[in-house]
Amino acid sequence: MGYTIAEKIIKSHLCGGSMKAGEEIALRIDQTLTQDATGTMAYLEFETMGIPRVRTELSVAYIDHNTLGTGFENADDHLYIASAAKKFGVRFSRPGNGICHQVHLERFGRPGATLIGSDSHTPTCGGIGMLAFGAGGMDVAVAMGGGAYYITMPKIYKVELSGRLHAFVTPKDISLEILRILSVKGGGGAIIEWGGEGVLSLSVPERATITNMGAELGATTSIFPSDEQTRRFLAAQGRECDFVPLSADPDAVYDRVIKIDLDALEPLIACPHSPDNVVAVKTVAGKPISQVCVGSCTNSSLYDMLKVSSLLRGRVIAPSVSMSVSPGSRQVLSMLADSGALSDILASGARLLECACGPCIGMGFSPNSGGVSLRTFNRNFEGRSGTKDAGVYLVSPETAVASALTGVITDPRTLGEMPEIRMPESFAVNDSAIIQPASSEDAADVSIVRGPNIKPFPASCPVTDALSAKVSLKVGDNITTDHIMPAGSKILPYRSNIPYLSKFCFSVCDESFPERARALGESIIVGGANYGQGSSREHAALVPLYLGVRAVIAKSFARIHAANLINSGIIPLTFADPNDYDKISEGDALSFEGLHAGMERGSVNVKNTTTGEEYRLVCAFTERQREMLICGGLLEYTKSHVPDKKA
Ligand code: MIC
Ligand code: SF4
Repeated sequence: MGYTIAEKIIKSHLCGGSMKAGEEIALRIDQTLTQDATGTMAYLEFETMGIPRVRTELSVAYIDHNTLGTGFENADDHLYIASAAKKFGVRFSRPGNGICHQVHLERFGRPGATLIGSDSHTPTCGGIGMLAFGAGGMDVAVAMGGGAYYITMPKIYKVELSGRLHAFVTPKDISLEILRILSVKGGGGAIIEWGGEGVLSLSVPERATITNMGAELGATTSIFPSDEQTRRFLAAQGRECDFVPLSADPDAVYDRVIKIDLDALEPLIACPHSPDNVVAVKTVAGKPISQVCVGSCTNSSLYDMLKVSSLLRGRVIAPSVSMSVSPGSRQVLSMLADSGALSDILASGARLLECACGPCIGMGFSPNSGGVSLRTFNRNFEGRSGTKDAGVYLVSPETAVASALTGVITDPRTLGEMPEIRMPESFAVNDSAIIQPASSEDAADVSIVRGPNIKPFPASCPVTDALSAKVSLKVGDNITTDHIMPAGSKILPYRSNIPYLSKFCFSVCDESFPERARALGESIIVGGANYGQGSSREHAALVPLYLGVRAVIAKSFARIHAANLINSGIIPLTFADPNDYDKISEGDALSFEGLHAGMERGSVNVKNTTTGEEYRLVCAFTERQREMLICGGLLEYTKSHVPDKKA
């Protein structure tokens, strides 16, 4: 039996476990990336491990999320990360150099290699044939130290593309179509492998739009073959030497095959407040809009930007619309400027923003109250834009421009002919904004700069054998990490200050939660299905930990968040019978006994001492996870397992 692409990379990086779906496997990690909103924690954690230098082939620290600098906090974080990077052997991508995923794709990603990043959209590099995972900062810290990355061996789904996209129908519409088919839960426990003759016509940045939004499916990761398109992209980046071909064996076996006919696809749009709330653009056409944002790690490549500029050329956006354009990288921006395409964007009335995440994570450009914002981004969760009652829609760059011009949601096919986009033979390579680390000889002389915003992370709390605590919060299905620990311009600068962040925990759902949790001392959260979907931010575990949350009981968990809970020493438990969810209310007192033995058995009973009922909960952890929970999380566990701390 042959291998799929993902299986081939897993096989060549396997350092523990066997490749049977559902079993825990350990992978050797070639590259890591961090961004600044999660990076401070990751380097604090790396420091705690006491390893002097990273042991990966390549590690890069990007600054792209917190670039507003409204106070000293961002600047302090940047200095901390820059100094830690210099000391520990990590390359430092300066603010303004671009969004981590776009820059990593351009400059570092290579087919056949493994990458983990402290950002859920790290699978973007699957577009270049890399096996790339989003992970919590602690997992990234461990990988930087040479430790393995543990995942459950996923099922492998194949999405087979046939035909060719029509003008004004784009890879973003392919992403929205697969979200329509599978939903935000549908990729859970699976790697999505893209194949079929339809992939041949997609360039690497177009493929990266699709692997990027695999995160919204809850997939472990997504990957494309490495072929002529990959070779061409790498050659244009001056990196043809990184090319290796990669394809699935003809007799590879997939757990599920989904077919999409590109010829039949039309422009799609995800309506508020979920990326899988997808309909055809034409069905909501005519709805007035107030804002359009183009950019984010999903749609900010040179090709996307050239399409936007050529559609805007000679036209002016509607007076009722405020439009922003954020190129994904300095390379993209400088090529737009040199080619004159930037002038067409500016002449249309659009505003140019920095090469950074910006509005995608609510760092500026929040919509007006009750406003309608069309974004080429990947997430439209409630409140994420910074305006709680705004309606955010996710669209392709083409639909974004068509709507910006008319002031109402518009099917881009009404724009007439799609102008021909000529991509240059080679990209303008200039890595001067990527600072090299100190040599290992000089590293000892580098001091780490620690400003007052950088607070220690919360003390770990081992899972005890008996636990009695009240339910401090009960929430529904698909709770996102943006609900648990919101971001945005007012909060994001405090990512290295857990006590301050704790004031905003769950503020989107229930502003009284932090006070209630604190008053209870220890407590338990009850959630629905797909609890913790979205971001990789470990703050969504560390902040509840700080507020005394000791367990989360849910119908199911999103992969990265479940790992972050375990890494932080909070026990994630799943209802054996999902109907029991309805029987627990906020304020109920729950009592566990024999948790340790239950964790070995794989299930434990919890008594609801308020109602007198008892429910069975699943806690099917591996031995490693059990040990981690019992010693209070990954850092404590790693400290006791790293044999050699010398570089
Ligand atoms: C996001 O898109 O939600 C973020 C902000 O990039 C997060 C990381 C974070 O919260 O810092 C992610 O996707 O992991
Ligand atoms: Fe940045 Fe948005 Fe991409 Fe997250 S999804 S990395 S906030 S651009």
